[in-house]
Amino acid sequence: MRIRSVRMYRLRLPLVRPFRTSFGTSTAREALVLRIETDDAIGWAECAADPEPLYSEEFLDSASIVITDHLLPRLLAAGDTLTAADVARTLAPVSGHPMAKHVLETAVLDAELRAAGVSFAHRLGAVRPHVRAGVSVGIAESIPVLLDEVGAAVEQGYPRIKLKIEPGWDVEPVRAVREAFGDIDLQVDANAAYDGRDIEHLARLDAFDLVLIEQPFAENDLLTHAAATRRWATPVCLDESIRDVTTARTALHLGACSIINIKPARVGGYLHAVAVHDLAVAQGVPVWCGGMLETGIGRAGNVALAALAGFTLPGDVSASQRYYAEDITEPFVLRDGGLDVPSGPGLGVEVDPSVVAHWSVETRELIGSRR
Ligand code: SMG
Ligand code: MG
Repeated sequence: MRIRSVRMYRLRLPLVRPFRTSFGTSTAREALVLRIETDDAIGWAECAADPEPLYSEEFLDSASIVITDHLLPRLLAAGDTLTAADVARTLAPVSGHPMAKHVLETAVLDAELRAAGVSFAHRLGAVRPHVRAGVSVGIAESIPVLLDEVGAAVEQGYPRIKLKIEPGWDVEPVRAVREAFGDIDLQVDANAAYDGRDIEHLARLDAFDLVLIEQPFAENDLLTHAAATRRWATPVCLDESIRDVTTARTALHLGACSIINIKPARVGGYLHAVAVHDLAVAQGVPVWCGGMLETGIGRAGNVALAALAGFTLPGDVSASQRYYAEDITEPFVLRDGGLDVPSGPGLGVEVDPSVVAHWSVETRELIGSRR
């Protein structure tokens, strides 16, 4: 395909409620959104990186530089025969930066699929039209506030609740939620806030019959995860540690996890995400789709991915109104404890240019001219 223009927006979208994790509190989501125009269609994608390198080493400004100076020139040099399936190989000489690579591959894939009239779900291999949705509940200022938030999500019909934990906010909030809400599907995510000295302390979570504990230790500390997997009854799930098929294979080989959270952005794009899914399915390992508080653009792709056969656990794919009063696409709405998988061409959602313009703090033409 011939890329005619590439425009990058930096958005600042207020969140409906602050989201606190072990590495900080967000009151707004800042995101890069890419719009590429080819001869045949327009493709959209968003970058999952945050303003600061806290979840991983990538951040908005690093992604912006890498896309502009290192990735886009390689895509353009590949010429007009480039397809989405070629993007990863074309960008492979650039080391790392999966979130920056993800945004380019997704925009190319969206344009290609819109031009061909094929949905993301169909292209990725989805097997269901509806996916179960979970919520991720941030660290609260008190247990009563936490119980209110969890209660509201349960009331809305979410079939699974994930609680963020950190040292000092783990066993007691989990106990309180379990006692208040009984037999709900409950899991926790530590975003790497613990280390090997905490294995015995976190073994206390075994009393609460959790679905899983997500990323208790540092991203590169697979051996401590493996030790915890042997010690705990609660299954260990990896998020930050799984960068690609190779790290997934290594983690499974070492027994560092028994469940994988797949985030397309973290593994460098949807096509890599499918490859991690396929590896997990081949080894009988359950997977679920993670979230990075995406707008409707990223959410559409994530919901399509979550519809693949191996995604047997509900993902962090909540309804749009949990994050945004006004999204940049039509909102995803909770129905029967889940979300409908878009079936239209490409991502299957329409971006509203006036909403994008409203929340943009910067717009740059990377190639081509404003049309
Ligand atoms: O999109 O619902 C969502 C957020 C899910 O908790 C979530 N994501 O580690 O899994 C995770 C976090 C990363 C984002 S924190 C800024
Ligand atoms: Mg996580």
